[in-house]
Amino acid sequence: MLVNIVGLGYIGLPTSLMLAAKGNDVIGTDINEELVLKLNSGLVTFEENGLQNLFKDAIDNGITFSNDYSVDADVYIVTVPTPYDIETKKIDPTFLIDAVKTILGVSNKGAIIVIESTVSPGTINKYIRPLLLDSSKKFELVHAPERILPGAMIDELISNPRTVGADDEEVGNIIVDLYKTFCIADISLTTIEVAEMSKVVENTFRDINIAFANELTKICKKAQLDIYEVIKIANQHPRVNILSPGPGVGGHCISVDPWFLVGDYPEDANLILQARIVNDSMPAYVLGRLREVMGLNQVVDFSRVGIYGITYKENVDDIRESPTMQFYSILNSEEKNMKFYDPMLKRKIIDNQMDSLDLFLENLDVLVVFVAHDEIKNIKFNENLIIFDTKNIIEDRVKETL
Ligand code: SAJ
Repeated sequence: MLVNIVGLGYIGLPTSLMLAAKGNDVIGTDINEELVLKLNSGLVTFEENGLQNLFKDAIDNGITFSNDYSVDADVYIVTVPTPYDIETKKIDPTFLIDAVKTILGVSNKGAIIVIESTVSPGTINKYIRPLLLDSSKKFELVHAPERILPGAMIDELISNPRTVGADDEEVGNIIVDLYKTFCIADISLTTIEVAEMSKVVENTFRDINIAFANELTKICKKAQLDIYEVIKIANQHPRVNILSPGPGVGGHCISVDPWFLVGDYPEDANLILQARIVNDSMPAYVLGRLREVMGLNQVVDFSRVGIYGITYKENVDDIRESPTMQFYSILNSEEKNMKFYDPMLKRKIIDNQMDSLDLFLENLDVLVVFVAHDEIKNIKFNENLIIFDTKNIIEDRVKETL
């Protein structure tokens, strides 16, 4: 069975490599010529544990990469971006519609089209199903959203339970069997509509729970209580699992998917909206706390303040919706004199970004930890350095927290 993965980004690339490494016949397609060139020259396009080895196995098993779609694939797996419109908070299905239209145009025999991209509930019926009506060839639709966690993608591709939403059980089982070539966990077969809603609900659940931790941190600061001690004790209850407060919620998923529900169900998604507001308030809260810390220690020169971490979370190189970028967007010109550094970024993203840790740490009075990259656990900081640790990752020293 020939599989054509359309969209070789953070989800499409690992998925295509895993399918090929497990013996499937795979073509990886992306419109980005530079990206396809890089893959064909043997280079992976982003940092992820185990990706390089998986890439080698996939190449050994004959995966090919192209800017063109396959004309005779039996299964197309679509993993293109599905952003939301900032104004309306509704999904922008443009990339998805273009990909499916191209498949309908090039496929010479009909196929199963699996949409892995996360979509707002109802998107497939509203935008995709009508496209198939005009086709003379037999196409089947499946929605199979992924759950892999950036930073642990390869392991989770294998070990996470999956969802396959299909109209027809026989078609659904073909796709279940395809995923079973690498997934060892349960694969639930359901309808397309349930698969759409459950995926968005999973990420919304996490966003609300992170917001609860963030709101608690503001309350405990006013109550002069250690939020981490409060969470540790509360989580000893067998049915309580409070997540960790942080400088904000980033990434292309948790900070995006809840907006689909707010945009489509504005009268009902009240708790969901408030959670988004709380999480999006954290970068400004951090700036306020930073000014407090500087005031307490008579630090006035922002050029002697360093922000560690620009990516949206630890051990990834993805900056999409990152809390640091949200923080950077609200700084005034004086505050922009702060230094920034991220060990995972090989490219310059913001003006005052240092390209070495030593240069970053030089002449610092205050260090603000925004991202808990593994690297930071092994850094020996100058004992006079004031540390404001928004991720509570630095141990065994006096420090400021959220
Ligand atoms: N964060 C906190 N506190 C926490 C946990 C996370 O502040 O206790 C922050 C992180 O620092 C980051 C953001 O939230 O800025 C999101 O990080 P994450 O690790 O919670 O989630 P993602 O976006 O990397 O991956 C999520 C996962 N979904 C769930 O955990 C329900 C992953 O399984 C999904 O596949 C992915 O979204 C996706 O692609 O939808």
